[in-house]
Amino acid sequence: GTLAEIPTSPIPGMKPGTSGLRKKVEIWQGIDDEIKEKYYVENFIQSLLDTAKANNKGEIPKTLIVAGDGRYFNDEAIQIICRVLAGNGVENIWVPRSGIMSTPAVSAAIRTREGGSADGGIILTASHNPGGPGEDFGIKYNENYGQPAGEEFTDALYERSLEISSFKTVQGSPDININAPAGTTFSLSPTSAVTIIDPFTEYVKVLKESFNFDEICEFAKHPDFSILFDGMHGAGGPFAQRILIEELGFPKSSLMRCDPRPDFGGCHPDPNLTYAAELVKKMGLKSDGSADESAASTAPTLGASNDGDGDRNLIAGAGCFVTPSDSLAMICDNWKAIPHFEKAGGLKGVARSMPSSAALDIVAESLDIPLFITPTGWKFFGNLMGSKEQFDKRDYTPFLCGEESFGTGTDHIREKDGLWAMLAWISILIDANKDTAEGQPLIQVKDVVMNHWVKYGRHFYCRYDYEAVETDAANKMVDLIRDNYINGDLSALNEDPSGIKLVATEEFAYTDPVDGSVTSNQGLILFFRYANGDDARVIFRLSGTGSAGATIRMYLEKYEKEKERYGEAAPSILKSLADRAIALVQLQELTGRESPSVIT
Ligand code: VG1
Ligand code: CO
Repeated sequence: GTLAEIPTSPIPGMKPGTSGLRKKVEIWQGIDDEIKEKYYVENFIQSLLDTAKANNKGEIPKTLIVAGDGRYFNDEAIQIICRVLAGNGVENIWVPRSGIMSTPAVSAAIRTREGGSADGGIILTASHNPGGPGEDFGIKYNENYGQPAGEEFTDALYERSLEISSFKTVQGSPDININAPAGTTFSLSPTSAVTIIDPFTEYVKVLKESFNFDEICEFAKHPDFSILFDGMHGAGGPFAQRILIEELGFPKSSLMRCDPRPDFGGCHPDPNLTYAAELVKKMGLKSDGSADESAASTAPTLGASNDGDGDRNLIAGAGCFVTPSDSLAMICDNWKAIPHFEKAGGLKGVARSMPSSAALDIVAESLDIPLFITPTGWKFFGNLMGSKEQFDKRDYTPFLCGEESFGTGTDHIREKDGLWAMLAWISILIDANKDTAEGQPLIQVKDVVMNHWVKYGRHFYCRYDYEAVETDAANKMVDLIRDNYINGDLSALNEDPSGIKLVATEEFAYTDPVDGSVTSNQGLILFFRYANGDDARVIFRLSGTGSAGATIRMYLEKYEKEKERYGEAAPSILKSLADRAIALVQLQELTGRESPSVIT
């Protein structure tokens, strides 16, 4: 093809949120009425490249990966992006065969691909948001250690997008064949070529280094042990096929919905109790996470589900839903079961996002491991994991981190990793059963969970999501919380018949211990005390991953030390706390919403 520079004009609203830029696919396609602008993808990618170049002493990145989660518009976007990269002189462009790669696999490939690592990766995903016409598409950028670009980068990208006047591309070159065998090269210009790569190689390699595949292969043969993995028709499916079936020898019946589809089969690819309903049922669970005893007796030993781009995980045992915050704490407590941690003699750092429960904190304290509490989003963990290699500071690896939103990960890559979490739980079960005699019943997920609560207490936890709330109404509610409670006088509050008293508040801000950057307005925290002296916490936050309107998230948490109550369902334990908080912030009056869209 020939190099070309095409005039364009800035398009407002290209500000990436918690994880990349997400918009309705029609906007990316340039066919949305309001946009009436043909170059949405081109503008965004040119702004991204200009930012990367400015960060790299004026040099354009030499090698970039372009891959997506397979959602509607994936393949067209890959073609457009490859041309813009070539137009800008990116020498090597790596595209996975089929165009599909999970987010953790991209992170692994950026870091360690044979023949040299990449300078970054452009990932085409709106993660857990639905795909297809009328639904979402998104793009995010990961930098040279495989970590999501930080806020400084995304802010600069946004500024650039408001000034852009032209983009570079190549014209007259035929589309690349993304289904060509790995190793095939397409020349787009005299200085740029696309190479088709195998999507699995590096990811399989890092997982093999993290876990004991031989041991898992053996355990997979145990007659009483079975797994079920729900790929939700996202990018994780082919990776589950490769790792669980081909590498580890589990039977094919261990997979469901593992063929990627552009519309995720019409489902909402978010692995939680609501959207992973089929898996939840097969695991012997009701939609509130409590056990359905009759179904639980025939359920698989371990179940897991991914989101659209394969970085989230839902973990369940037969009749036992493990909340993501609990899962994180339990993996931490069982670090010896995971070779990646064991080989290094233990964890050197752990972290959770602020709205995640404090279950991890108690374990970290008892194991004497440094704990970090970060704002929502994986980019903040990236700095902590990379502190030694990137910033010449203290090394916190091996590192374990996670979020209440079904994200768990370590420093084997720089993203959360759905399959990693499943292999971690398989490893925990293997370890828990190392002394189980042949013919004896296996120790189950629910036993591991109960033992943990008995040891540390239980953090009852729930999240209410109010989706598609009118933006003005959501902002009014946030203002009210700030005015009345964060800055207001709590002693003036009326007594409430519930006896649940608001005793303190805080608006969360974070100073990054590695680079010193400050991130403010990361969640409104309300601390409560019950009449019996029990403490609880409710947090309000607006989502940064939606594509229209606002999503209000309300995070509820209550610590319980009474063993008799450990078996109860979280939503019912937390109901009165939720009601109290909803009334205080006038959620119903301001948004008109009587109930949340989803409770997880
Ligand atoms: C949500 C989650 C957050 C997660 C982010 C990206 O963000 O709450 O914990 O890191 O999604 O995950 P928000 O701003 O909507 O609350 V993914 O798997 O969607 O890239
Ligand atoms: Co995701």
